[in-house]
Amino acid sequence: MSVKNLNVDLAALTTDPLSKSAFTIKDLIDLNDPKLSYKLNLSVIGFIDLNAFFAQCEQIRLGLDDDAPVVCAQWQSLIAVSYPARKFGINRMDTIQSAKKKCPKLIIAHAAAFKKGEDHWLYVKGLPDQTVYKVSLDPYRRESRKIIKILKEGCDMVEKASVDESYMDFGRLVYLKILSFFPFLQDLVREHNPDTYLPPILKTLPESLYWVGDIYKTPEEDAWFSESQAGAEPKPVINDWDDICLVIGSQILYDLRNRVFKDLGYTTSGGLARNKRLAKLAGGFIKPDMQTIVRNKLIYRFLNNFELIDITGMGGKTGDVILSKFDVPGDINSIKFLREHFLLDQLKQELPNDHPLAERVFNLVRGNYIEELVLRTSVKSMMSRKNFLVNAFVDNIYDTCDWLKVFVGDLYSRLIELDDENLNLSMLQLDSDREKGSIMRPKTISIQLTTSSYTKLSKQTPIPVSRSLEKLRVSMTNLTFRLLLELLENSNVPSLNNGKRPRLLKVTDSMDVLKNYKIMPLANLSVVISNFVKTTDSNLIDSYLGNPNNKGLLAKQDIEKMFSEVNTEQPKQALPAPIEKKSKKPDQAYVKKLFEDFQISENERKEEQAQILKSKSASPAPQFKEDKEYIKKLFDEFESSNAPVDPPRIAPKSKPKVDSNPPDSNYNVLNTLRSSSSLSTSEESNKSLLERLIRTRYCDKCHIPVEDVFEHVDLHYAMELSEKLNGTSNQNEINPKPESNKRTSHQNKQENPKKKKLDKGQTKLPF
Ligand code: DCP
Ligand code: CA
Repeated sequence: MSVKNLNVDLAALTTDPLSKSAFTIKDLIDLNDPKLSYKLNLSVIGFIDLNAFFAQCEQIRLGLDDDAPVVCAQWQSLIAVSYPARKFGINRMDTIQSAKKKCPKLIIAHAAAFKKGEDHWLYVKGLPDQTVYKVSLDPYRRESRKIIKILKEGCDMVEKASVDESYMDFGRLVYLKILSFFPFLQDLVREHNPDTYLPPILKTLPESLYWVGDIYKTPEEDAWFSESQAGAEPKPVINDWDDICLVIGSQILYDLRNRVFKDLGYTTSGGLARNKRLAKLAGGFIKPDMQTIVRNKLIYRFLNNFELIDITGMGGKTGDVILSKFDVPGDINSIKFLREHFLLDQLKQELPNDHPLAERVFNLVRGNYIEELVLRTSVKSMMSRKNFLVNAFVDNIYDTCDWLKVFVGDLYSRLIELDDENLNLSMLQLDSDREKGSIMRPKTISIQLTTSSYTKLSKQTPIPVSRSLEKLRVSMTNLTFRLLLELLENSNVPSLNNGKRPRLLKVTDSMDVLKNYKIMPLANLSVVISNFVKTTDSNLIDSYLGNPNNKGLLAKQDIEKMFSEVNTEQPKQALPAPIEKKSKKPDQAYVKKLFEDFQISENERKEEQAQILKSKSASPAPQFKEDKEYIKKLFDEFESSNAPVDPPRIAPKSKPKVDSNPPDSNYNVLNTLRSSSSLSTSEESNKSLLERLIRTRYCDKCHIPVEDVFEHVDLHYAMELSEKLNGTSNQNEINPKPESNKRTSHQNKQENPKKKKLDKGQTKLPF
C-alpha cells in the first residue's frame, strides 16, 4: 500500500473459518513476551526498506519533486538511483557519463565530503575534486537515525539491519490490538488454560479490521480475480488467528511507513510475514512505496518466486555449493526442488561436516528459519580511509597530517552516532539485562598506510578512555600524529622518510618546512579505532593526556603544537604492542589460504558483476534489478572506507601489527613475495594495472568494474603467485562463471528462464 496514494479498501474481510483453530491460548499469550514473540506460528515480523535511500535523501535535501530523476554519486560512480531515474534504464553500474547519456536531464547529487585538512563534511558545489576530498556518509546516517527513532517510537522491538533496513517484531502491538478487537479473548487469557485451543474465528469480523497492502494470494484467490471478478481486487480469505494477526500487523506496518513519510518525506517498501527472512523477501517483492504480506498458508507458494541464492546468506559460495551438492536441476526452482526432494536427514547425510547448514537449508526452503531480532550490534572497530589517486599520492608530512585530521573528524561523527544509538536504545527498548546509559569507547587507535610501492605499514597505541567525545577527538588527533611520526621514524622502508628522523622536526618549523618534508608517496592512509569497551556513567575513567581545557577543534596552526606534544616523551602505556614475528620465507599453506580467500570473494563478486554487465549489454534499458546480497557486499566494501568495519578481509592475519622492528619482521607475506625478484616484471605490470584501475575503476584484464582497486591488484598478485607455486594457470578460475550457471530471482526470471545445472566441483579452488 502506497503512503503517497492512500486507497484503503474498507470492505469487510472475507472469512472462511476453520472448524478448529490451530492455535492455543499460550500461542496468543506468548506474543506478549519479546523473548518468545519472534518464534511463534502467530509471529508478526515487519521489514522496512527505504526506497533508493541516498537518492531520496538528496531529493529531499535539494527540495526536488518526487518525479525528478535524481542519482547520488560518489566521484564518477552512482551509489543510489531514484526510481524516476531507473525508468531511464539507469542503474548503479552506470557512471555519471553513461547515466547522463540515458537521461540528459539527470540530476546528479554528489555525496557530502570532507575537505583535506577539515574535520567536518560539507556539500560541494558540482563534483568535488577527488584529490582533496573524502566522501562522508554522515548525512545519510543522520537521516537513518531519524527514521529509526520514528520506528522505535511506534514499536518496542526494532532491529536496524543496515543504514536503510529495519526489522520489527510487532508481537506486543498485535497482542494488545487483538484483545481489544475481540474482548472475549481477554477472558480466555485471564482464565489461563494455556493448552486450550482458541475458538474458530468469527464469520463476521469488526469493520475496522482490513488488510493494508498487497496480500500474496492463493491460486484460488487469483483465479477468482481473473475469472469472475475481472477488474476487482480479490479479497484474500481469512481462515484462522494467524491471518488476523497479520491483518493487524499490516495496519501497524503501514502506520509506521506512513509516519516516516509524513514526518520526513521518505517512501519505503514493507514486508510482513512470520519471520525475518520471509519479511525481507516480502519487502523486496514490490517496490517502491508498497508493502507485501505473506500469510502462513502461502509461504511455500511465495518462496517459489525466488531462488535459493536470493535468500540472505545463500547468495555466495554457500548457495552455489548447495545447488551443486544436491544436483539441483538448472531449469527447476531451487527452493521448491530442495524442499520436495530432501528431508533433514538426507541433507545432513550430504553435509556430514556441517549439520547446522543442513538444518538452515531445510528451514529456509520451508520459510521456517527463525532468527531473533538483534537489537544492539557490538561494534568491533571503525575505519576511516582514503585511497589517493595515482597522480595525487600524498608525499609530505603536512598533507598526511591534514588527512589524519579528516579521518579523526569522520570517526568522531561516527562515535557521536554510536552514543546516540546506544543511549536511545537504552531509553526506548527496555530490557532488564541491559545497562542503562552505557556507551562504547575505543581503547586502541592505529594508523595504516600503503606506500606507492605497495608496502603496508601500521602502528597502534592505546587511547585514554574518556566520556567526553571532544576530549577523545583531541586525543585521537594527537595520537594519530604521533603514530605517524613514529611510523616514519621506525619504518624499514628506506625512502619513507627520506632517511631523515621526523623527531628532528621542531615546534618552530613552519608549514613550508612540513610541506617540504617529503616522505615516500602514500597510496592510501587510514585511521582505525578498535577494542571497544562498554562503559557507563559510573565506571568511566575520564583520563586525558592533553590539556583538559582544550575542547576546541584543532586548527591548521595547531599542527605545530602537536609536533611539540609528539616530541615530548610518551607515557609507557603508549608504546607499541609487541610485534608478531614472521618468517621471511613465504609459507605455502598460508599463501594457499590467502589465495582461497581472494578467490572466493573475487569470484562471487565477478560473477555478479559479469551477470549485471551481461544483462546490461543484452538489453540497452533493462528493468532495474540488483542482487541485494551483491549490493550489500559492495556496500560493506564501500563502508570499509567510510563506516565501522571489521579489519580488512584481505589477508587479515598477515597485517603487520606495528612496523617499528627490523625489516624482516614487518612485511606481510604478499609484500615479501612481491619484493622477490621473480615477480618484479609482474609487479611492474600490476603497478600499471593499479594506475589504470584508479583512473577507470575497470579491470581490463578481467573485464569487470572494480570497486576496491588495491584489493583487486592484490588478487592479481595472488593469482600470479598461485600460478608460480603450482605451475598452473588459474586464469580460468578467476574468469566469471558463464551466466547460464547463475540462478535468477522472480524479478528477472522471465528475462532468463533457462537455468543450467552447475557442474559438480565447479566451485573447487585451484589448490
Ligand atoms: N549503497 C552504496 N553503495 C552500494 C550499495 C548501496 O553506497 N554499492 C548505499 C546507497 C543506497 C543505500 O546504501 O541508497 C541502501 O542500499 P539499498 O541496497 O537498499 O539500495 P537503495 O535503497 O538505493 O535502493 P532500493 O530501493 O532498491 O532499496
Ligand atoms: Ca533500500
